[in-house]
Amino acid sequence: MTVRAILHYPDPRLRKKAQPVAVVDDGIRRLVDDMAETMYQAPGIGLAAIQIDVPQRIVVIDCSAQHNDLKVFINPVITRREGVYGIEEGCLSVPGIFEEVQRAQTVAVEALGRDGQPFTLIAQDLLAVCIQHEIDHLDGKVFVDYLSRLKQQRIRKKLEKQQRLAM
Ligand code: GNR
Ligand code: NI
Repeated sequence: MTVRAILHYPDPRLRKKAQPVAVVDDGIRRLVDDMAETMYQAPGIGLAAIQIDVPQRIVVIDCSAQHNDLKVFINPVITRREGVYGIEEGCLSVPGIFEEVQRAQTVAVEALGRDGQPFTLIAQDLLAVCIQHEIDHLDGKVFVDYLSRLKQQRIRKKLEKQQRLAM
């Protein structure tokens, strides 16, 4: 397994629309394992493949306190949304920025697991937020897109400066 480099906002590669996975084969499972290792090492509670510059519809999430409940979502689709819920979100692609975003409180999601088998999950609160945040990534969206233009501009300037200094 390999820790992969995470793209940082406003990298245009984060804006690609990720393509569905056709077959869950050993190559996809290796990618899933790299994503999990990258997420845990960061550390983060979720990661979409697009964040490591792989524009395929794959997400890993572990919101558990003990970091021992890895969830894998391949080609995830939200089929139901209910309620409103907002927490301060962060993103491994937007380091150091935390802002509240309003999302659905409960979602039903259909996806394929690491074994290629379809499943449905009903998620609430933090897990529901995380699923929505990750599926946004697959559609080229980042949580800062929900903030005011002024906040977006400040965040972009701050991250561009950080990236210049890091060269
Ligand atoms: O690690 C993460 N924490 C987090 C906190 C609140 C809402 C969403 C998240 S997801 C984020 C990891 C990440 O960037 N996933 O794309
Ligand atoms: Ni993110």
